[in-house]
Amino acid sequence: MLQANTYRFAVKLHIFACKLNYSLLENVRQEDPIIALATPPGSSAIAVVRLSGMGVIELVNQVFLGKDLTQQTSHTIHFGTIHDNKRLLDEVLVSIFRAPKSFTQEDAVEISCHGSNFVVQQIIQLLVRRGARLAKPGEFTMRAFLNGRLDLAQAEAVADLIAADSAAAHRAALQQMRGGFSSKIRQLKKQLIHLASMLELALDFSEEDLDFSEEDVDFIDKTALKTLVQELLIPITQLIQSFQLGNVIKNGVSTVIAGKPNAGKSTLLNAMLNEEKAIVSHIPGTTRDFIEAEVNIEGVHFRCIDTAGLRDQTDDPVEAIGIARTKEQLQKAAIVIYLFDLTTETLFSIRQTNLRLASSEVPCIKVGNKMDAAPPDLLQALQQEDFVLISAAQQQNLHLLNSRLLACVSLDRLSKTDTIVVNARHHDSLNKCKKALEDVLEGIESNLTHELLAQDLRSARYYLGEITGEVTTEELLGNLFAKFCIGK
Ligand SMILES: Nc1nc2c(ncn2[C@@H]2O[C@H](COP(=O)(O)OP(=O)(O)OP(=O)(O)O)[C@@H](O)[C@H]2O)c(=O)[nH]1
Ligand SMILES: [Mg+2]
Repeated sequence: MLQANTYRFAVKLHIFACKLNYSLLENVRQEDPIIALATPPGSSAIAVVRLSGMGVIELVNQVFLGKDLTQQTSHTIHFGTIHDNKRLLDEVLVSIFRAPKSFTQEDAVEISCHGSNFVVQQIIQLLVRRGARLAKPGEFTMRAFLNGRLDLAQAEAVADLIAADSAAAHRAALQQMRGGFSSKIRQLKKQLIHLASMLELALDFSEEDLDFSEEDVDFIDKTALKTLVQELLIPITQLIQSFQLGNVIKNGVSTVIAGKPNAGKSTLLNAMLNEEKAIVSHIPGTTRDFIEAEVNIEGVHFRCIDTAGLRDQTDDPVEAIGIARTKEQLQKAAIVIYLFDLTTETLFSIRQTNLRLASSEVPCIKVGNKMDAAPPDLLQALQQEDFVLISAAQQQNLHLLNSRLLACVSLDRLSKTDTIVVNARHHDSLNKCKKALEDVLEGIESNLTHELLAQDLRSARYYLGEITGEVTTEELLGNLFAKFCIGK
């Protein structure tokens, strides 16, 4: 009884703390004024200097000539000049955003000036002398998060969106920023709360009706509870699995081009890139170190790595190091393109190598190169098998290789509505949540007390809360936003 009361008190305390935390988030905070260049440094037609925080409209108004900015409504743009005392600095457009209708939910101003480093620095220094502070990396987005404009997952997506340079990465980041992923997490949390309330109910029962057999209560709950936990584990596992694809979208697919010396690996890399990046020569052992280049195929990034040709024996110590590096790269590869030189190999030698490749766990695309100069009977024999036949030098059949590469990352799994985990932190929290739910299942099996089961459920909720930022530590926030650029 005492244990149950203590537990209930702890739950109430927890709920109170959550509400307090929430109400703190609800009240938009107006922090000290910060300033940063929001566009890339260097010369450009236009640069945007961004300010946010308490009194920024008044601050800019002190140096702006044209209109009284303090009298203007939110979401308006004003033409005028910026002056340092009597010295004209630039002709500018000033955009006004009033709290809470801005990205940070604070008063915010954007100054569009001419994109000269000198002008930008003059304007920033002037406003710093008047009281603004230089923003830290990610500080604008951090304020948006602290004021409840975005949750943590959405804030992280802002950074991903800025970094996105492929269609798939862009789509995943945009979906996350607009809250698709967060709403999925909230939905899962709701289910967890339902589960917790079932447990609470069971606790009430066993306390109020002392004649009521503890076993009966357990029995009623057990089956229903188990089903609910199992149902919840399905979407969580799906999300965890989607990370493999998410990682590919975000970081590119590590694709190693391997094969014997002179097979045409460097020629293939150059053909895929449409650029003479790697040295090509008829001398076997030309490539010594690996060469990495990004190839974009239908919006998916492949990090293609041209390697030193593999041979069993070499007297050249530098080549030997190159071969060791090739083997290292092969260990880390997500896909291997193995190239055969059809002008020197026989069907027998190809099949022998093929046997060795078959034991590899990494998907391997077998490619016969130099089809333009290959014996016709060899081509015919390989056509019957699982080979892609190309000519790297003449850029023949490269589209077939591209389709195979795309099939390896099964991009068809990436539908527009799918939620994909792209962030390693989210992946980690989901894994911890899954483990906690598996502990609940185990606990039900081994007749663990409701209190202990409730504790595992609370852990599961905690880990989901980590993703959206309902539970955070200062250290986590500091690390996370430090990765942003200044001005974001
Ligand atoms: N006929 C023909 N020759 C090719 C083709 N692809 C490459 N070659 C030639 O094969 C030779 C070797 O090409 P590389 O691309 O340097 O071969 P590699 O596999 O990178 O060789 P290493 O770096 O030494 O391991 C060069 O003379 C290329 O011109 C092709 O499709 N057809
Ligand atoms: Mg080479």
